[in-house]
Parts: sequence; C-alpha cells; structure tokens
Amino acid sequence: MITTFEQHVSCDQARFPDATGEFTWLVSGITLATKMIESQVRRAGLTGLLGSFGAVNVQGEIQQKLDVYANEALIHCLSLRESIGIIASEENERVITLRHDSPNAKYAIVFDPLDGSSNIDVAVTIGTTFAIFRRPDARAADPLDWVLQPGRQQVAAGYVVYGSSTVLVYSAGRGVHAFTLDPQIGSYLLTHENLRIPEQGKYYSINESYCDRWPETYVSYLRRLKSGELGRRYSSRFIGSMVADFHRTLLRGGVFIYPPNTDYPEGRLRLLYEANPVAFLAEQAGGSSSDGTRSILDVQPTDIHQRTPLIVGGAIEMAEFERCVREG
Ligand code: P6P
Repeated sequence: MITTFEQHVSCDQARFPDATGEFTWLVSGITLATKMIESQVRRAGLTGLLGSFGAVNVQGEIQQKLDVYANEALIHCLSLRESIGIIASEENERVITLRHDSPNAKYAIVFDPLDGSSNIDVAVTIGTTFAIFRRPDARAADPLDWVLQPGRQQVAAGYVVYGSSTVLVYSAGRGVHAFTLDPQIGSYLLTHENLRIPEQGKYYSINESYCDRWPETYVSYLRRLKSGELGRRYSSRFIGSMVADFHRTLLRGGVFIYPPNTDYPEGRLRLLYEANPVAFLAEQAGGSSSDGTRSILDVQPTDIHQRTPLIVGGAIEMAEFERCVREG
C-alpha cells in the first residue's frame, strides 16, 4: 500500500475541523518545485546547467546556474498558492511580498533553494531546505514580521536531499516522516514513518580545517568525541552540504557541528532557512539543537539572512555538548 506525500498531508490536515485543504495545496508547491529541481540536478551536465551563473548573490557567493533555476522554480510554484503572503529566499536580499493584505494569505515560507552549491559541479549531494510560518496574529503590517519568528513557531519544516535517491523529509509538529521520490510515477512515497534520531551515533560531522579558529568549548568537545569516553570512538563524515550531513545524522545518529570561527564569528549557516528547519526536525525526532547557548528554535531572528552557529544531533552527543558548555 503506497502513501504519497500529498495523501499524508491531507490526512494530517483532516484532523483539524476547519482544515480547508489550503495547506495541502501549499505544500504541493514545494513538491512540484523540488521535482522540477531534481530533474535538472540529475541532467545538469547534459543541459548546460552546470557552472556559475556569473552573478554574486546577497550572501556574496557566486551563484551557480542551478541556484538560479531552483530559486525561480520555487518562487514560481509557490506564488501560485494564494495562501502564501510572503516568501524569503536565501537568493533574494529582501522578502518577496506576494499578497500581503489578502485575507486568504495565511502563511509565509522561507527556503534555501539549493544548499551545498559548491558540490553541484562534482556530482555530490545537495538539497533544498524550507520552513513555513503562520502570519502573526495581529494584522502584520511589516512583511518581515511574518518571517522573523523564532523557529519554535514553525508550522512545518523540511528539506529535500538530492542524493543517491531524492528524499523529502518533513514534519508538521507530529513526528518526522520521509518520502522517497519514485521517478517512474513522479510522486514522493512514504518510506520512513515517525523517524527517530538514534540516541547515540558513530559519526561527528564538522569541517576540521577550522579547528585552530574555534572557541575552546568546541575543541574540548571534539576531543571528548574522539577519546572514546562516550563509550565509542567516533568516525568523521563531512560532505560540505549541510542537508546531506544532517540527513545522515538523522538516520544514523551522531552530531553535525558548524561552530563560530574567526572567519565566521556568528557561524556560517543561516538561521531562518538552514538551522531552523533541521533544528525543528531534530527535536521532533528526539534529538536537539544549540547555537552554543540555547536551542536554535528559541532564537528571535532580527534579519532574514542572519547567521548562527549550529550544533544538532542525538540525545547523547547533545548532552555531552551541553556539558562542555557548562564546564566552559
Ligand atoms: P565550509 C554550503 O555552502 C554550506 O552552506 C552548508 O551546506 C555546508 O555545511 C557549509 O556551507 C560548508 O561550509 O566553510 O565548511 O565550506
């Protein structure tokens, strides 16, 4: 018996008496756009979509052609969902106001259209991350108020990882579920229901080339993970695409860490559309997250592109991190 992503969301929404199906229609914009992105990712080398677009985005990073395509696909598909009032994208400096004053516009969506762009041309796994917020209770005059909400306010969040298979991982606050794209029928089919992050894994995931520029807490944390004092010697995995590194952490356990360093004193990853979605999923799956002082989900954003340190993983690895923070 197969369950498509749309069936899953529709059944989930049916639990709410006033559900109108508009949320199901909203998330179908994500599945459609990511299927369009997936088809281009798989053929990029054949269709001239590899390489740089020749422009620099708001992050100061050289845009890849697939970055631009992915962003345009998501904006196009989501703009057709009248329940979305505001969009914030990693590729756009400012929020995109679709229908800010419409009574039907109840949601805002933030996304990184293609995370891990440096891996595109070498055929390494990349991904799309997203989070959905309800418009603030008050009639939010400022579009920014729709998206500058703490991660704990996310109505739903997830990512699509374009790897050896294409997997949509999603939560609407009732567990984490994964749907694998069946390219023969063009549907995301439920393959992992109620995913739980293992209490302890065997991998830590960090770019160790920055180790001479980390705060001491992270140096001692890595030393503990490597020492075997947590009952096992950890191995290292770092793909350079947060989505891929987090997906392995979610399925196999362990911890993903992007500390602050002298190059990125606030951390490198973006709070709104990278850290918050994975922090939400990790917590829904029995793990947790931190920015070094508190849960990622408790951070009040002040800018749509603000960066943050990110530590996210299973119960044992995160408890050990908190111990290292307490001991200073
Ligand atoms: P570094 C990709 O550009 C990204 O935003 C994340 O997906 C990834 O974890 C990180 O940057 C890699 O950064 O500094 O290790 O190359």
